Amino acid sequence: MSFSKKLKQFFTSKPKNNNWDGLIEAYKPWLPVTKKTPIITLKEGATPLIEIKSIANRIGKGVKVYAKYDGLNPTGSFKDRGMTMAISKAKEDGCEAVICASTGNTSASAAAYAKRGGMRAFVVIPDGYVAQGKLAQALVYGAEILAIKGNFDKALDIVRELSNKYPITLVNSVNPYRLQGQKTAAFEIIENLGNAPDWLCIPMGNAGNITAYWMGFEEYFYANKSKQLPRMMGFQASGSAPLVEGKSISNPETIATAIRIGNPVNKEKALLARESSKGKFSSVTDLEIINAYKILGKEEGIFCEPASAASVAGLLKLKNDVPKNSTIVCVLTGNGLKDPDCAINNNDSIFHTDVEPDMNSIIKKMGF
Ligand code: AN7
Repeated sequence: MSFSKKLKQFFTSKPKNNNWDGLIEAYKPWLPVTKKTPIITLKEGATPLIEIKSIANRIGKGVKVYAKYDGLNPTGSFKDRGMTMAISKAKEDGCEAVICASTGNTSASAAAYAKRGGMRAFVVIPDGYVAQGKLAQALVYGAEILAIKGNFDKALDIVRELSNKYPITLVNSVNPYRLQGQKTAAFEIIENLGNAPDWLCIPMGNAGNITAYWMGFEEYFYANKSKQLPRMMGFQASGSAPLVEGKSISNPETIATAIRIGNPVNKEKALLARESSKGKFSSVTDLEIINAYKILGKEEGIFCEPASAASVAGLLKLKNDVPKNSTIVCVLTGNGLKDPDCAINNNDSIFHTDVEPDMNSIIKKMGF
C-alpha cells in the first residue's frame, strides 16, 4: 500500500470502539432475538481480558493468567450482559414492569435497563446487606426498592411467587434470557485467546454465571471456534458455600455480600457444568478473598469487588493443582467501586491525616 493511501486510511478509519453496539448486535446469530426484538442496550460487553502476572508469578510453572474484567460493563457488573437480553425480550413481550431479588448488582442492572426500556423496576433486597455503590445505583436509576428483613434466598422466593401471580417479569437468572446474554463473555474470551482457556475460575452465588459461561464455551466449541473446553472451577465464600458443602445454608455469611446466597437456584445446571467439564468447586475464606482483592489492587491496578476476588483467591488456593504451561482466566464479575466500605476497611495504604499545608511538613511525612 502506498504511503498516501495508508495515511488516508489512518484518517478515515474509526477507532474500534465506535463500532461496538452492544452484545446483542455483536452476537445476534447466537441469541434468541428476531428482527422484531427492540434492542435495549447500554453497549455492554467487549470487556477487556487483562494478563495478571502477579498471580501467575505466585503460581509459577509457566502459567498465563488473565482477568476477564466484567466490572467494566455499563453498570459495573456482568449482570448487564444478561439484562440487555432479559429486558429486550420483556419489552418485545409488551411488559411494563420487572422485578428481581438481589444482593445488589442485579438490582442496579435491572433498574438501569428497565428504565432505558421505559419500564418500572421493583427490586427486593436484604436490608443492610447491599453494598453502598449498588444501592446508590438503584436509587439513581429510579428503582422501587423493597428492603426486607431477610436474606437473598427469602427475597427470591417472594419475587418468584409474585411474578407468577402478577403481570410483572422476573429478571433473576431463572429468566432464561439472562443466561443467554451472559454466555457471550465466553465467546469474547475465546476470540481474545484464539482458544478456550484450560481453566475458568469464577465466583458462584446463584450459579447462573458459571452455567452461562459453560453454555457459551460449549456452543463455540461445537461450532469449531475453539480447540478445547475449559475446566469450570467455581468458588464460593466459606461461610456461604452450599455448592461446595452439598447442602443449603440457612444463614450464609461473608464479606462478599454479592455471593451471600445459601440456596442457589441454578444448582443443578452448575453441577452439570462441573461434571461435564471435569471441573471443581471449592470455598475460600473471607481472609483469602481480601488477600486476592488487595493483590489485584496494589500490584495490578485492578479494582474489583470482594465477590469477584473469590475467583483469584480460589486459583491461588488450588495452585498446586494447576497444570504446567496452562492458560487460566479468572472472571472479575464486578467493579470495586460497588463496595467502597470494603475498600476503606481493607487496604494497606499509608494515609497521612492532619498534614500541615507546607512543603516541609509534606516532605517529612514522605520520609525524604
Ligand atoms: C459481583 O446481584 O446474585 O453465580 O443479586 O454480583 O451468577 O449468581 C449477584 C451475584 C458473582 C454470582 N459476582 O453470580 C445479585 C447476585 C458478583 C455478583 C456473583 C454475583 P451468580
